[in-house]
Amino acid sequence: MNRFHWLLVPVLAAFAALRAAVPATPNIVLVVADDLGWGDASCYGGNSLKTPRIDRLAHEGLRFTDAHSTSATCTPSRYALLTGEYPWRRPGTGILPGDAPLIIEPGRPTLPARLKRAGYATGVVGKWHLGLGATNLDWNTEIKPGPLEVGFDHAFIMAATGDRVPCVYVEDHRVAHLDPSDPIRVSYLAPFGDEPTGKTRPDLLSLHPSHGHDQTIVRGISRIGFMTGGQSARWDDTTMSDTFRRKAEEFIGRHAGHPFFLYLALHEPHVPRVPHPRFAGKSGLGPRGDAILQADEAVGAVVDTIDRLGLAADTLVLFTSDNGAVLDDGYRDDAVAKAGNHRPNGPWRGGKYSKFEAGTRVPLLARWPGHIRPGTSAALVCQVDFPATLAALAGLPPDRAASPDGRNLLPVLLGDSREGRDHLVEQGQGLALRERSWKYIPAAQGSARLAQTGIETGNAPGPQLYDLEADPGETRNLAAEQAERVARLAARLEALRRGPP
Ligand code: NG6
Ligand code: CA
Repeated sequence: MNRFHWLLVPVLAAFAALRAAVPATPNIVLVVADDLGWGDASCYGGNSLKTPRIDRLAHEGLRFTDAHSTSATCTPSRYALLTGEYPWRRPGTGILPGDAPLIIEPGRPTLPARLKRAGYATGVVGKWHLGLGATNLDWNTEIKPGPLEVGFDHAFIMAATGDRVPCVYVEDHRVAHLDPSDPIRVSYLAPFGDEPTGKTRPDLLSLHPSHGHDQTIVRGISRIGFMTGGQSARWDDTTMSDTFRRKAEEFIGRHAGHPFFLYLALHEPHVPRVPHPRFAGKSGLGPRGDAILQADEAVGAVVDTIDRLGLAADTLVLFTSDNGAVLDDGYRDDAVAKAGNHRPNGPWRGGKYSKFEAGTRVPLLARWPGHIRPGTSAALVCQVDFPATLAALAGLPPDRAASPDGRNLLPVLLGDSREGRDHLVEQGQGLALRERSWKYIPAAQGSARLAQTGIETGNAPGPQLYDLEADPGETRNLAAEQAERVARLAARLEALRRGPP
């Protein structure tokens, strides 16, 4: 050993001592952006948009380059992240309307439910989109079952998406700020009386739809679905980010004294992109870029709160997204015209909704000072692994029911191992299979491109096989040359469809 190696010994010993002092139940803050692509954060290589606060997590933590959501849209992705189960095993886990019933059965050993039993205070703030209530929910009474029935102690949420009614916040079991004399009614079938819609009164709109999104008008923006009443409870899109951030900070402050799990589901940069005026025009990429700057500030504020309370070394912060990026997702907000050289999905083909890589390949950053060595990891990991991995972090024993399809990848998350999954099922419109750097997409009916968003779906009349190591952009289909590999991967995907291995 040379002189310099000897000098390293005390440093390594100090690090090992630090690692040994792992709190038995570290706090976990899981931040999930909505439709943020792999290339949207500047720590993933883009330079048209600067996200310094998200980048700081990358500098102080581990940046994963092959991390995935299970699915290329929100509802299925978030279902998997909380249940450890591939969503396509369950009918009814597609993109939900805002009046859909809860799709996770109460009593299930979800990620928050298990952490709660392990002594954690559990909270969700932001986008829910997993349904609320049973059938025919009355929004003016107790709203349940919902997050509180599947493991959260506290919830401050929007029911579905920013572009779907009801445009109100739900706090625990109630619509926040609801005036009982102005009850809310919600329908996805028919408008209420002659209330204006985007279709009948486009003159009332401050943001116009490009496709869909022409039903009830809330604050100058027409949405998907119809609602009436609840005027005092209607959200203001421009303050949504600040509202969620404040609720997240309050939750952290309230529980600073004992272990907590916070699932902070940001709305940005999902449509409608209506950031606070302080961000307007700041990115040069239009409202989508401005919304990403807003998300960056919110992430920074939440991390600052953790640090200010002296919780940095006791808190694992995870940052990720629920699916890949889309530019035009239904409003005329200049996202396409102003994108310039920005590549929201980095080098990956497709985007949100797609079976090509960009559908599910998302940013994932893990910061835990003193416990996670800063760096980069190319391990294949998935959000479906979060329940088993985070339960292990909290010292819980393995439980197959709590994670039928997920793995405990704690050593990978902590950077002690680079051995991630050897395979992963990716869901766009239909399924695809990753096996190490190979990507197999079965032959599928359906259009090759989504007309309205312009995104390539991955559908093709014949099978597709790509070697992502040599060809990250999925440009050379090797299926004809490697028929044997295609047959083997097809059989493996079929076996996985039938049940977990
Ligand atoms: C689509 C919407 C899109 C977005 C998406 C859900 C139309 C035409 N498009 O149906 O705007 O809301 O659903 O996005 O309505 S997700 O990120 O919540 O999955
Ligand atoms: Ca999404």
